[in-house]
Amino acid sequence: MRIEHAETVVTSPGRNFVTLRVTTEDGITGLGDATLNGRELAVEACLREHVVPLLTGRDAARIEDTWQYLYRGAYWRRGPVTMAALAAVDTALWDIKAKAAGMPLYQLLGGASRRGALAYGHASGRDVPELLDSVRAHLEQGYRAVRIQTGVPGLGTVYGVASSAADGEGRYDYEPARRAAGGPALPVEETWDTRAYLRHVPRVFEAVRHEFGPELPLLHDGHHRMTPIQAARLGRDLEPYDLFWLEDATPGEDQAALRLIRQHTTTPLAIGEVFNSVHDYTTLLTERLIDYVRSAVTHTGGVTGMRKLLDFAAVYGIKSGMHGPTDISPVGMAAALHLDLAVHNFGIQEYMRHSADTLEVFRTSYRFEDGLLHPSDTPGLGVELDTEAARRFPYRPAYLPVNRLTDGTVHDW
Ligand code: GCO
Ligand code: MG
Repeated sequence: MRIEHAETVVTSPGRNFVTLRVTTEDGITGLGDATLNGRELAVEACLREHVVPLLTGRDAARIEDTWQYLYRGAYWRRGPVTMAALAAVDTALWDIKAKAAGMPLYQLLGGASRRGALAYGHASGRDVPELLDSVRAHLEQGYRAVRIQTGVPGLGTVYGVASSAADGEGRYDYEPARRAAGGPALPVEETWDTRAYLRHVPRVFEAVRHEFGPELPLLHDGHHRMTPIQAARLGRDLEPYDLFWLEDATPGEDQAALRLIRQHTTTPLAIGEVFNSVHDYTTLLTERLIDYVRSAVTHTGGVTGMRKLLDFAAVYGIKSGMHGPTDISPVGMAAALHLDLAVHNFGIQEYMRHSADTLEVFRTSYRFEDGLLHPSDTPGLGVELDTEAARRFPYRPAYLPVNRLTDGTVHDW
C-alpha cells in the first residue's frame, strides 16, 4: 500500500478549511484536517512544501513510523503549524487503513465502548432572555448538554455569543474568525473588562438553573481571560450551579496557574484547545489539576497523537472533552468521533453544526441522535471531499479577533 500522491485542498464554504488528501497506488484515498483558524495557509505551505514531498512512495500502512518520522525526523518539534500538518497526514493514513480493512475507524481503535458520544452545543445570547431562548432551541434540536455564554453589560460583542439568531435549520452564526468591515483584512477588535464579567456570570447561571432545573449539564468557556485568583473566585461563585466544566479559565501555557484555581474550587476544569502535544499537559495530568483535556485531533498530531494523550490522561482518571467548533472541519470532527466511541475515558464532545455549504463540500455520514453523536459504520472516517464543490468556495482571509482591555491594553483572547 504505497502512497502515490498527496495534495492539499483549501476551500472556504462559509469559513476556511485546509484538507490533505492522500492517494495510494491501489486508489484508496484518505483525508486529514489541517485547519488552523486564521493561520490556514501556514499549515498548507508546511504540508505542500515540506511534508508532502516526503510521503510519495512511503508505505501507507506504517502509521506510527510515519508519525515518528515526521515528528522526530523534522528536529523542530511541536507547535500548532507543525502538529496540524502532522495531524492531517496521520488522520489520512488512518482513513486509508480503515477503508482498506473495510471497517469504520473506531473498530481499528478497539471497537465501540458506548452507544454514542454525548455532545454539547453552544447556547448563547446577548442578554439573558436571548440566552434562555437559545438554550430552549438547543434542547429542541436534541442537545442534552449546553455551553452557556452571554454578552456582558457595558461591553460590546463578546467571545462566544452568536452574531445572529438560529437559521431555519437551527444553525447559529457563531464564527469568531472575521474581518473588520471595509478596508484591508484586519482582525476585529473587542473590548474586555474582567470585573464586569465576573459580576455578571453567576447571575446568568442562576437564571439558567432557575429556568431549566438541576439536571441539564452546563458548561462555560472563560477563554483564557482571567488571572488565577480571578478564576478561583469564579469557580467558587459558580459552585451552586454545578457546572459540567469551566473551560480555559487562564492562559493555557501556564500550567502551574491551575494549581491555585484547584486549591479554591470544586468546579471541574477543562483546558487544552490551544495545546498541541501530550507534553503541554504533563503538570496538569500528573498533579490532577484538570478534569478534561480539550485538545482536537486536528491540532494534536492526529489520531495517533490524540490517542497517546488520552491514554496518558486515563492513567490519572482524566477524561476527554475534544474541541469541536466549526473551525474543526467535518474530517477532523469524524476523526474525533471515532476516538470518542472507542476510548474508555471519554467525557463529552463539543459539536456545532457546520453550515449547509460546508456539508456540501464535505459529505459526512456521522449522525446526531438523542443527544449522542455516532461516527457511522462507513469504512474509514466516513467523510468524502467533493473537490468540484470545494473549488466553488475560494480561500478568503479572516482573522480571530484581538481583545483589548477598556484602556486599550492587548489582552488574552
Ligand atoms: C471553543 C473554542 C472556539 C475557539 C475557536 C478558535 O471552545 O469552541 O474556544 O470557539 O475560540 O476554535 O479558532
Ligand atoms: Mg474554548
